[in-house]
Amino acid sequence: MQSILHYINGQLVEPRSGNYLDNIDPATGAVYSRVPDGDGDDVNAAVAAAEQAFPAWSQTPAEKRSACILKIADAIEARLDEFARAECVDNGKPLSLTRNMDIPRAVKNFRFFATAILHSKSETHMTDGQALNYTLRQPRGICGLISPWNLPLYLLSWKIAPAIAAGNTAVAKPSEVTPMTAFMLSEVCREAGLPAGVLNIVHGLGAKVGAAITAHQKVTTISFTGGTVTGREVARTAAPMFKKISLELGGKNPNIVFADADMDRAVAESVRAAFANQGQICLCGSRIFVERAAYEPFVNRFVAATQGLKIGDPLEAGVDQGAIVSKPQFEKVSFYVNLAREEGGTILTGGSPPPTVNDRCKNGYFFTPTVITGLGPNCRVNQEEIFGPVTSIIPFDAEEEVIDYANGTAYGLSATVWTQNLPKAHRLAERINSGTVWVNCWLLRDLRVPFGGMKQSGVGREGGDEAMRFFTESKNVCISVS
Ligand code: TXE
Repeated sequence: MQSILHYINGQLVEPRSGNYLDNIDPATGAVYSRVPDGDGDDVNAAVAAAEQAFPAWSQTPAEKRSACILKIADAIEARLDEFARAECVDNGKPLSLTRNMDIPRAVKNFRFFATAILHSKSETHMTDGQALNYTLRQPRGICGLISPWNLPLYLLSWKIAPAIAAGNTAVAKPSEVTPMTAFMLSEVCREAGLPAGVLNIVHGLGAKVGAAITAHQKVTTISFTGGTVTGREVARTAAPMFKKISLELGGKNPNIVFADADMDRAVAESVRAAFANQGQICLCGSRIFVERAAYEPFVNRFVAATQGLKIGDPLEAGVDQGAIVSKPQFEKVSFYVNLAREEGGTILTGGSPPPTVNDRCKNGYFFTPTVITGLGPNCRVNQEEIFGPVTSIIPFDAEEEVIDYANGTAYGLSATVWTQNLPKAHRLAERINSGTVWVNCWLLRDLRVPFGGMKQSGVGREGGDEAMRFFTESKNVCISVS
């Protein structure tokens, strides 16, 4: 059985404890590899390696840092099928999704930031003939990068790329639930000649390895993506140590459909927004608000399109819905669907696991895409993040009413508005409290724009210049000219 290894100081190494955790394929429910049960000793070794590598890497010309990171991107792209299959087996999502989204986007992340550092600008200000001020942006030091299981390589690369491109060194911790492509990235970094210690990947449980990274005195910057509960824990540790933190957390994103929308597109994209990646994307539109005049026809078309989604073995072609990432996550989804019944909701389709998809997957964690109606906007199912293939559709009558609904949760990550009335679109975009508002589209991403959440969806912004600002320290130098 394959054993995943840490990547510390340029070497692939066993956990110092010698202990391993089971790594389960969610489509079969079977243990298929082992992941290091890392601990503080491994984290200390990784931080020491990052500290040793920092002087040389931070002074490496941007041109050379860029070339090295571009080689990593090329190497992943050259092994795209291998990475895509590994991600599919580790996470349970369809192979078509890992081939067309996860891995290509990871390649794009590395390329984007490898080239961004070649064009970074800095500011100068003349103080009315007395002084020249210029802003110096310098790498911060050792960054702790903690990523989740839903988009494993996609989100890990979203942190690693800007952190090391900016001249920092890093200790990264992928989710113990989906460690495989991070391990493969380690092999790629060695082949690409990334200097030892620039990137270190320590595997293991969040409460052990993640907590040790967050608490380490020499880790100055933390970039975390995960659940709000864990994000609060990370912030509690990092704040009194004056660390710089970025938290990308959960969401309960409103998807608002006005009667004047292009219904063909609104239905198709709303189904994708609800169920892509088995609904395990923090940006999924899990609360759909439909203007009453269009409510009935929308619900009928949405349910029919949902029932047309193919649930199957994620390794097979043409599958739209694979397995839920883990047994605990499957149980969380089941819990909320049962809660919806208790709260008086009507399950129009789904609501339980599908019939066995095939013999190979008979013990996998599959759940039928579920559509619920009849629930009020303030019930738990419409307030709490489920993070699975479950969506709730709610009618509304007035613009003011739906703005209140949209803003009426603890989250503020993203929102989608479907209307062909542009002034209305701009009004909604201005009034909805979320870090991203899509109008007549969903998950259309430009890597140059700021990305992040409001309220309990997160702190800070990454992406584009924001990421380069986050991963650097800015200093003002003021030189008298008199
Ligand atoms: O996330 P966790 P989980 C939401 C989603 C999901 C819930 C829990 O609702 O059901 O979070 O998912 C590491 N100190 N999202 O349990 O626990 C952990 O090992 C430092 C939304 O997977 O937040 C993993 O690497 N690190 C989210 C990472 O944190 C700790 C995507 C995320 O794990 C830690 C994923 C600690 N004390 C889940 N405890 C999004 N915004 O996309 C755990 N970790």
